[in-house]
Amino acid sequence: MDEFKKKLAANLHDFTCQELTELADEIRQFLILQISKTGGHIGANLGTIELTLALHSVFNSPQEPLLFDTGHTGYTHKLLTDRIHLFDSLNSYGGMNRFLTPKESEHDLIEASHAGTALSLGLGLAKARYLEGNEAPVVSIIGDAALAEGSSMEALNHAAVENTNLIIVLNDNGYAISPGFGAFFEAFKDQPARAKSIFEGMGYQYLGPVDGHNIDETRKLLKLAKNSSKTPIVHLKTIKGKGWYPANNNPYRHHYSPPYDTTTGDPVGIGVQKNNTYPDIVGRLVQKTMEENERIVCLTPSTLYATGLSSVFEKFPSRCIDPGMQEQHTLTLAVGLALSGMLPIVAYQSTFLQRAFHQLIHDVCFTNLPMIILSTRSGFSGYDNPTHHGIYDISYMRAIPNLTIYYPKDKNELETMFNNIVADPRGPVVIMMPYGSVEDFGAVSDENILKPEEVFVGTDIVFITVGNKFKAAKEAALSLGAGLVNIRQLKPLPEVELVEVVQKYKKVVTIEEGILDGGLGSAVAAMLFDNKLKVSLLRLGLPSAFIEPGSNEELCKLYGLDSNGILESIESFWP
Ligand SMILES: Cc1ncc(C[n+]2csc(CCOP(=O)(O)OP(=O)(O)O)c2C)c(N)n1
Repeated sequence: MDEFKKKLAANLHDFTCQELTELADEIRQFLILQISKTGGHIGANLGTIELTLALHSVFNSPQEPLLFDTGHTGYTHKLLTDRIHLFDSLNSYGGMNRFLTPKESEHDLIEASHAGTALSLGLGLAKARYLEGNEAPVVSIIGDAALAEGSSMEALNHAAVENTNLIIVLNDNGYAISPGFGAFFEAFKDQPARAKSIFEGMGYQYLGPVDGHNIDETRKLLKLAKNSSKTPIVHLKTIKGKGWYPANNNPYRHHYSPPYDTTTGDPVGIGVQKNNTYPDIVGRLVQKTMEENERIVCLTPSTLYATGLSSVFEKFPSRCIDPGMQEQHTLTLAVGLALSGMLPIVAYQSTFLQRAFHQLIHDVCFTNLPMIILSTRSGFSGYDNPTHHGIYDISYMRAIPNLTIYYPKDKNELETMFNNIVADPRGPVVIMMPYGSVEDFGAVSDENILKPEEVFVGTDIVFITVGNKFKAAKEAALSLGAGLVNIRQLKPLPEVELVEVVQKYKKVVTIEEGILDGGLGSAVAAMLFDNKLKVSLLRLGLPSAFIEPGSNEELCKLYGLDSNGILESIESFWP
C-alpha cells in the first residue's frame, strides 16, 4: 500500500506509458475492492482511470484546471490529488463526497453533480485567462450523455467561436446510466467520420477517436490538443465498467452500486431494498394505467433508475420516451404530446426537475393541459450530494399558477391519488414522493383523497404536515395530545378546510422537509393572516441553505425534524 500511495503522490509527467498502465491496474484493483465496502459510482469510474492518468500526466492541475462534468467519474482524480484517506468514509456522514467539491481539494473548482456544466464553466475560465494574458489551458471532460444536455449544447455553440485555450475531452462510452440515445449516440457509434464532420463543421479541431484505455494514444492526443490553434475536441472511446466483469457485463446496474460482492457484483448489506420503494410502486401504477389507456405516454429524462419505470419502458417501448439527460426538452415534448390529446406521465428525480423550471412555467402551466409529473426523491436525498436534495421543490413550485401539487403520506395515498387523477385529469399536477422506504398507514377512503385529512382532534395545538413528515408529526402529536392534519394538497392550499380546522386551536405548528422560505409554513402563515385568524404559529422546516449529505435519519435529527426535534422546538417556542 505504501508503494501505491507513493506512486499516486508522484509527478506523473515523469512516468512512462508502461508505468502509467501499471498504475492504472493498481488503481482498478483498489477501486473494485474499496468501493465494494462503501458503495459508489464503480462502473462509471472504472471507465475513466486511464484517461485521468493521461490527463494528470500532461496537464498541471490546478493551474491547468481539469473540470470533470457531473463529477461522478472523479475517483482516480481524487486518488491523484491526495484523497486516498477519504475513501473509507464514502457514504457516511461527513465523509468523502460522491462527486467533486472544492471543500475537499483545490483541484476541484465547483460543487458539481448535475450534468452539463463543464463546458460553460471551462469556457468562462478560459475566457478569463485569455483576458488576463494567461495561456494556461482549461480542460473540460464530459461524458457522451452530458454532452447532449441543453446547457452543453449552448456552450458547444459558443466555444468554437471563442479564441481561448479551452480543451474538450469527450469520454464516450455509449451510456448515460441507461444505454445511450439520440443523434450524437448514433453518430458516435462506430462512425468516426460522422463525429468528425459534425465537430469540424462547427469549427472545432476534432482529434480521435482513440481508445481511452490506451494511455499512450490518449496522451499523444492530449499533447496535440494542448498545441491546437482551434478549440480541440479529443474523442476518447471508453468502456463503462472496464476491467471488472459484473460492471462491464451490466453497466446500467453498476453505474452506481451499493456495497457489493466483488466476484458477482451482487449487492450486500446496507442499501438493499426489495420491491418496496416509491419507484417500485410508481412502476406498478404506471404499467397498469398504460395497459388500460392507450393515450397515456410515459417520459423520463435519463432517470429510469430513480423513477421505477424500467419494466414499463420494456413493456411499452413505443409509448415510452427517455430522450437522455434532457430535462428541459422532455417537459416541453410532453406539452406537445398533451396538445395532441395524449396524457403524459413524466417522471423526474426532484433535484433535476429544477433544470426545467422555466419549461414548467412557460410551457406546462401556461398551456394548462392535463399532465402528471411524478417527482421522486423529494426532500433529503441521502448521501448523494448537497446539490441533490429535493428541498426547494415545494417552495419554487408553489409560485407557479395552474399547477396542483400533491404529496401523499404513504403508498395507499399515492395509489389512490394517482388513480383518481388519471381517471379525471384536469391540468398539470405534480405528485411528490420522498427517497427511502415506503410507509403504510393503512387503507384510505377513495372519495376524499384529494382533500386534507384531519387525523387527530386535539385541544390547544394542531400540527399541519405533509408527505414524509407525517410519521414524525404523528408520533409527536400523539405524545402531546395535539391535533393533526395531513394536508395532502400543497397547492392550491385547501384554505376553506384548513381555516375550519385551525379555528378550533390557539397554536399551530407546520412541519415540512423543505426550506421554510415559500414552503408549507409560509403558505399557512399567509392564510392565517389573510383570514384574520389570531393564532400563534411555529414553522418547522429547513433554513434557506445548502445542506450537507447524510442519511435521511441523520439529517432529520440534525435539523430537528424527527419527533423528538419537533417536541423540543415546541417546548422552547412556547415554554
Ligand atoms: C442534470 C442531471 N440529470 C441527471 C443526472 C443523473 N446522472 C448522473 S450521471 C448520469 C449519466 C451520465 O452519463 P455520461 O455523461 O455519458 O457519463 P458516464 O457516466 O457514462 O461516464 C446521470 C443520468 C445528473 N447528475 N444531472
